[in-house]
Amino acid sequence: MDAAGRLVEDWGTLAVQLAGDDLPAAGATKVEAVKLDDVIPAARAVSQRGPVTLTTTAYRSPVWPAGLDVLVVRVEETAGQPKTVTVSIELPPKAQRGAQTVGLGRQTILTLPSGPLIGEKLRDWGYCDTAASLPRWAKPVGPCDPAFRNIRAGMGGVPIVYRFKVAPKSAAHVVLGLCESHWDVAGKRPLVCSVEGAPPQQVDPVTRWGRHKPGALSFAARDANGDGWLEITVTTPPSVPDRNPILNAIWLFPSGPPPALDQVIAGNLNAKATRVVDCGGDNDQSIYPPGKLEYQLALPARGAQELTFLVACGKASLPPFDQTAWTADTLRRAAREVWRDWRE
Ligand SMILES: [Ca+2]
Ligand SMILES: [Ca+2]
Repeated sequence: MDAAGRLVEDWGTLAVQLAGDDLPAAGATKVEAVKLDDVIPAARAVSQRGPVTLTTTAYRSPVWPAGLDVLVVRVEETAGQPKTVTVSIELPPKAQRGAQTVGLGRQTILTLPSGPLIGEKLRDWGYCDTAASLPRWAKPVGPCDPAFRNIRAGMGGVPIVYRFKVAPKSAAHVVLGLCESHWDVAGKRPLVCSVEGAPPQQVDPVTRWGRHKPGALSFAARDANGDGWLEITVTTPPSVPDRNPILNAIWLFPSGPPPALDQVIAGNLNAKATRVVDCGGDNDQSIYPPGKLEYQLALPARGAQELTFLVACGKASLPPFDQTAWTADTLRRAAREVWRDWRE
């Protein structure tokens, strides 16, 4: 932690900011070394903003392989009047937000507390999951759209999820492009592809098309729940050897006669598509806009709220969000045990 109370990591810096009606401008921040539970070395920054105290505490938890930092942001009302404040954290310029994580390149640098984010204007399409982008992963043979080369992969068995803004209740044709370049025998990684408004389709790309062979599935899609978003999900069936779903490309076409799949695979119908997504490629994007995280917190009189973020150390990624058993409590217990053992 630097003298301004910012958390400094190898990949960048996190600054926690507080805003709210009538809060005086930020004064001096007091940064000190503290011991949590009398034993865990931690850094703490405190700044008083009129009736509200912002306390940022960071400590290292010794989880495999590189450890991670736990950042606890606590906001407390001290004057006896309920108050609503906004806590914001500026993200590195190239950071990509997922549903519960923030990635930078291929490193997952943050996992987020669940809670209401505000001021958030979603983009009109993008992924909204905790999957990973793997550029140049696939090696498609034969003439095909270059979008087949880059993929999204649900490492850790998490689903791949995309959303597209559409006219509520409207219909469209969705084509999913797939190419398996890891397994060369059948049955290792079948996929369950679900597009809103259409029956799900299960496919084993190696059985259907062969290894390294680009293939496509067509769906007569519709915004069935009328929320103005078309949702696409790719998972694997339970108890298959490889639980990590993959997705190479997405095409959206206007409703009408379904497009010829061989022509879609070849990239010949891109001009007729309303959207072409090279999943995992340069034009892919998160549905969450870049910039900063904002949390709106309602503080009761003399009450407090806390947000806990897990922060990557060094070059190691945080574990896949849905797989990690770590919580704020277990991380703190792990740190306490290590430091107690060390002291003894
Ligand atoms: Ca919908
Ligand atoms: Ca792709």
